[in-house]
Amino acid sequence: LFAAVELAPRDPILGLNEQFNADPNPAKVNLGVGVYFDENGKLPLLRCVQQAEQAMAEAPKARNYLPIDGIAAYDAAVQKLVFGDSAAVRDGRIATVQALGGTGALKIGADLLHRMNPEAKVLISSPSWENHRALFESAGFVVSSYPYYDPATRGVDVDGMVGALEQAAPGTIVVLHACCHNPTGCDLLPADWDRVVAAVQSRNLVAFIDMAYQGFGDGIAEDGAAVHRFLEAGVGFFVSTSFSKSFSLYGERVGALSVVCESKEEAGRVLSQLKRVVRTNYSNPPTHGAQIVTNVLTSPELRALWEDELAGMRGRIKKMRAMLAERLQAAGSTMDTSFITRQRGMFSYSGLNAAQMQRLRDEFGVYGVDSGRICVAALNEGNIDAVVAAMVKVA
Ligand code: PLP
Ligand code: TYF
Repeated sequence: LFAAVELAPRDPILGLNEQFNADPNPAKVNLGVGVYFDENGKLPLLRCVQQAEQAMAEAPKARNYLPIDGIAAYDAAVQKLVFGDSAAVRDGRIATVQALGGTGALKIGADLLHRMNPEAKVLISSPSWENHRALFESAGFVVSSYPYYDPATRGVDVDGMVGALEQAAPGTIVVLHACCHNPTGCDLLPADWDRVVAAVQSRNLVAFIDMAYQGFGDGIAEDGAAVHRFLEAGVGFFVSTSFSKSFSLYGERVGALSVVCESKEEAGRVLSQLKRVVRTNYSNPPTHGAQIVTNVLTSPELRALWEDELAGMRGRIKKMRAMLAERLQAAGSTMDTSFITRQRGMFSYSGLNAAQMQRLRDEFGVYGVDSGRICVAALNEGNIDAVVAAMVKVA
């Protein structure tokens, strides 16, 4: 039966994890996968999550099936977080469904888009999160890329990006990172977003904003600014939300897909199609993680605690960025390290090439992605000097 089945390629990032776990080096450091670790190198269990769970355990509930689109209060809380107190929310113009993490949200959106227009082209940033291409291809699309990272400036090639959008065929789906770009850490500035929105609007493109790191860059509102620019433009667009990082709930698979429509009536039709996609994939979503997030977002005390804890994670990442830049300089690195603190979020494109990344792994037990991407959110005061010393040796 399976004689002709080929071995599928490993996920390059999750594969690194396996290699890291198998490495006997006691000084090994995992800067590969995009996971936030605290100053002790531990995956945090947020106090807001713990308190919400405790309250849930004290009032245990039977687990019926959820509605196909998930917990209603969850979908409403997501809309408020992502779109704020906007006319689109008040007018009921947004269709939101609970999803299995940000990945699940992207896939529901991709499947809906493919039903709407199977011939549409998809553009992702060059480079992008590895899974973007695979997800949209598996939904049936041909995926290409728009210029994004410019190694010369270690920033965004905004002219190249906007130029590519201006040449895209109408109906092209453009996947955009709201903030904390994965893998480069390089984000668009407000004026750049204006140009992107104008290009999307004038060419009748479909924006699909992937927001996997809201609150990890500059703040909840600041990181969501791109969404508000698209709202103001009055175009229809997609937003995938992930709470994996912002609630440290990776394994619970909590996310959502929102589709902004022209009218309440249109949102109703879109929602019915989203529910069809969900029904034919996994019927309805799981309860636990989304209930935690609902309870935290809708309780003033837990919400304040979450914002505080999120600010703590964000602040620690910024501190590690500053420390990495400073210590590289102090260790005699000749490279211009100013880009490290210009970047946002979990990741930094270090500028190291694949051979250098390989040496980091083999000689020093420092694991990053071959593209040069390192997860700054996994640095701490206990491992940073070893990482700096290794980087200086291979650079
Ligand atoms: N989108 C981007 C850009 C990501 O970096 C990630 C990382 O995990 C995801 C989506 C997926 O999020 P989730 O783990 O919630 O599926
Ligand atoms: O880019 C990362 O490291 C995170 C985690 O298939 C991740 O987004 C990586 C690969 C993958 C799923 C999640």
